Formats: sequence, structure tokens, C-alpha cells
Amino acid sequence: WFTVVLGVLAIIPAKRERLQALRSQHGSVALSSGVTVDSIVGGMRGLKCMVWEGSELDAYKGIRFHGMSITECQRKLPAANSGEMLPEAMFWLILTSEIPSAAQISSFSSTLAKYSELPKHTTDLLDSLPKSLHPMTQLSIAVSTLNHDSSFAKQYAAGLHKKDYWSPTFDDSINLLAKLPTIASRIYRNIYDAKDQGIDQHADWSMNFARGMGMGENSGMVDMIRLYLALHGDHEGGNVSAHTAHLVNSALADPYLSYASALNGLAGPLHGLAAQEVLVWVLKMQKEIGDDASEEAIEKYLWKTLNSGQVVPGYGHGVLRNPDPRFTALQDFAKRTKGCSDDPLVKLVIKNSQVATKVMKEHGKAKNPFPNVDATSGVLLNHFGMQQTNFYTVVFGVSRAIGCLAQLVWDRALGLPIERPKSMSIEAIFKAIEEK
Ligand code: NMX
Ligand code: MLT
Repeated sequence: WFTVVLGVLAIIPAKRERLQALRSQHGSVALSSGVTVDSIVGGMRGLKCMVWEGSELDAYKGIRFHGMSITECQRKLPAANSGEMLPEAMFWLILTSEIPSAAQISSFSSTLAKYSELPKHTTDLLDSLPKSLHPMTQLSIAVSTLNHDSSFAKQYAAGLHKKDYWSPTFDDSINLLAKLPTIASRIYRNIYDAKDQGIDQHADWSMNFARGMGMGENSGMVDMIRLYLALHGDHEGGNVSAHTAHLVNSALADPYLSYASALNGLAGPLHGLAAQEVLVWVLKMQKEIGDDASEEAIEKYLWKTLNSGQVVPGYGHGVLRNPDPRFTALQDFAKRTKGCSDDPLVKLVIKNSQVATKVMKEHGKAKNPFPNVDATSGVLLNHFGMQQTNFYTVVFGVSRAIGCLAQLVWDRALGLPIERPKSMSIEAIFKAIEEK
């Protein structure tokens, strides 16, 4: 092991130099139509190379669900009695491109409640996992176990015609959506000892999720979960979780295996785990500089993070070049919810969002110096009573199924092929440029 490490160490500097030379000398060279060296070595940023039906991200305006902004969705989608839009209505919109009626959503919520129960092998396995295992790992494991009863896997093995693949994909997807809150809340109870209030067959998806965590009577939290799940559902197809689900499903792995893979990507700190990272970072800041910290103290704390080579969690984005409208929607929720804006930690996050953008601009590296959705989601969950930061990405993971699973149904309905892009070594790229 040691000698191999030494061998790798010896060649890292030269390889890094070659990559740097490639980017600086040939970044804009196109190796195939529209595909530049920059897109090959730069994480395929901006490369238009996949089909995604449910939503599209505009760099300046933010996410659009079949053309509808978040505010329009809040106005038009069926809502709970409290007025908060329902995430299951967002799923319906994303899948069908139509606004469902209140009656359709009420019946859909009941269907989700009806299929929410977990198989025994899943509950046994979840209950046997150590409390110290990260809840995202537990979520991904549990979702994988549902593959045991996959309609897609069974019908595929029985010789289903490819034009019909979408149908069991749809069944598995609805089944998984129904079970995700039950899995997530069981993980919550196992790790944090909460009380199970049981599934209410007449309640909506989010209410049953909250009930599973003993929070069904906490109306602020239930509405926060409704909004959170609706907002995080889909962010077009190129983000890590969505792209992963689509990629894995393209090999005809069933929806459970595909979405479990997506969850493993969501668990990365540059993606969904940022929801957890932000609150951990803010709590440390609060401890170090206090609630009523001055702008100067916040600025100093931000520079300390940047100068130590870490990212400021909750800031920046691969596509967005303005504040994330999901961030704004959550901030609006805080403003219209009694007591929320008076929470010292919420105040600190708001103050930080003003200072951080200024510091990020001065730092000059991030192409987007503005807050993304994760900058504020955790502090609101914390405000309503969920203090377990490790669990925040699990809430994201329940939500992201909305967009990923809707797309899998379309992937199979449209018969999209297995994904298999071409890769090249650094030296092969240099050679291809020379030969041009
Ligand atoms: N703090 C410090 N440096 C940053 C930040 C940040 N928040 N954002 C970008 N940079 C750096 C980035 O690391 C890169 O540095 P280098 O050239 O040394 O590799 C440089 O700025 C250019 O990066 P960009 O092109 O602006 O960003 P990219 O598209 O590569 O990455 C993110 C996008 C979101 C991964 C990045 O902004 C980031 O790491 N943000 C912090 C983590 C975060 O909030 N993630 C959540 C994203 C939303 N979500 O829910 O998934
Ligand atoms: C997401 O919601 O997936 C994130 O904002 C990351 C992205 O869109 O790239």
C-alpha cells in the first residue's frame, strides 16, 4: 500500500500541471460539435446533453416547473387547509405538466398513505443499523431493500416488452414515494427516540411524515415540511442526484436501486449534505461570535473559512447566477410565520446572507456569490424543533424523489437509451488537439 501511495504521490504534480496547461491553453477548443475541452475537464458545466421533462433552471430567474415559477405554483397548486402548497401536487405537475384539482390530490394523498407500510425485511434491517450510521446511509440502504419487491425487476425478468417498461416503473415510483416518509421517520425515531403518531389515512404526505417523527401537532413544522418537500422536488436534470437516478435507471436498474444511487450523491457535502453543513457552520459561528454579532465579526468569520481552503456552505451554484428563489421562498415563509424571524439564529442567517455575498464577491472565485436553498433550510427546520442537523439531508432525500421518479417514468416511456458518454485521458485530449 505504502509503495503504491509513494508512486501516485510522485506523479500528482506533473499530472496537475498538464491539466492546468490543457485548460489554460486549449479550454475553448471543441473536440466534437459543441463540446469544448472546458466542458470535458470542467464538470460538463452548461453542456446540453440530457433530456429532462419536469423542470428547467434559468440562471437568473431560477427554477421553472413546466414554465411555472415557485410563486405561481404556490398560487395555483392544491394546498393544505393552512394554505401551504402540497408536494404531492408538485409531483403531479412535474409528471403530467398539468395542474391537478384538489380532489385529485386528496385521492393521491390517500393512495400514498395506503401504500406507506414497509416490508418486514426493511424494518428489521433499519432497526438493526447502528445509531451512529449517518441517516443518509440508512435511507439509501432502506430504499435499496425495496428492490426485493420491484414490479419493474419482476416484469423485466418475465420478459416484458420494452414499450411497456414505463408502467411498472410508474408503480414502483408511486410505491417508493409512499414509503419514503415512513422510512425516513423510522430512521428519525431509531436514532433520536421520537414517538410514532402513526399513519393517518386521510392526511397528506407531509403530515404523515411529521406524524412519523412525533411532530404531527406542530403545525409550523408540518407546513415547513410541505414547503420544503415541494421546493426541493426538482431542479432540472443535471444536478448530481437527478443525473445519477437517470443514469443508473438507463441501465434498467429498477427505480429503487436508481433512487438509492441518487441518494448517495445527494449525501455529498457540495450537494444535499450542504443542508446539514450550513447549520453546523452557523452554529459554530454563533458560538464563536455570538447572536448579535457585528457585520465585521461575521465578515472575519467568513474569511477564516475561505482562507482555510473550505467552501462557505449554502453559497454558490453550478447554474444559478442570482439568489436562489427557493431561498427567497423559505425566507418569505419565515417572515409570514409568527415568531420565526425573531429567532436569533434565523436573524444571524439573514445577516450572514447579506455579508456573505459581499465577501464572496471580494473573494472572487465563486461564479455565483449568492445564497442557494441550503443557506436557510436547516435553520428553519431547527426553529420548528428539528435540531438534529444530520437528518436535514434526509428531508431533502424524501423530496428529491419527486423529480427523479417522475423523470424515470418518462425515460422508460420514451425508451431513452443507456447512457454511455465517451471519456478520454489528458494525453489523449492533447493528442486530439494536435491532430485537429
Ligand atoms: N465557498 C468557497 N469557494 C467556492 C464556493 C463557496 N461557497 N462556491 C464556489 N467556490 C469556488 C469553487 O470551489 C471553485 O474553486 P476552484 O477553482 O479552486 O476549484 C471556484 O469557486 C469556481 O466554482 P464555481 O464554478 O463558481 O462553482 P461550481 O459550479 O464548481 O460549484 C457548488 C458549485 C455549489 C458546488 C459550489 O458553489 C459550492 O461548493 N458551494 C458550497 C456548497 C453548497 O452550498 N452546495 C449546495 C448546492 C445546492 N444544493 O442543494 O445542492
Ligand atoms: C439542487 O437542488 O439539485 C441543487 O441546487 C444543485 C443543482 O441544481 O446543481
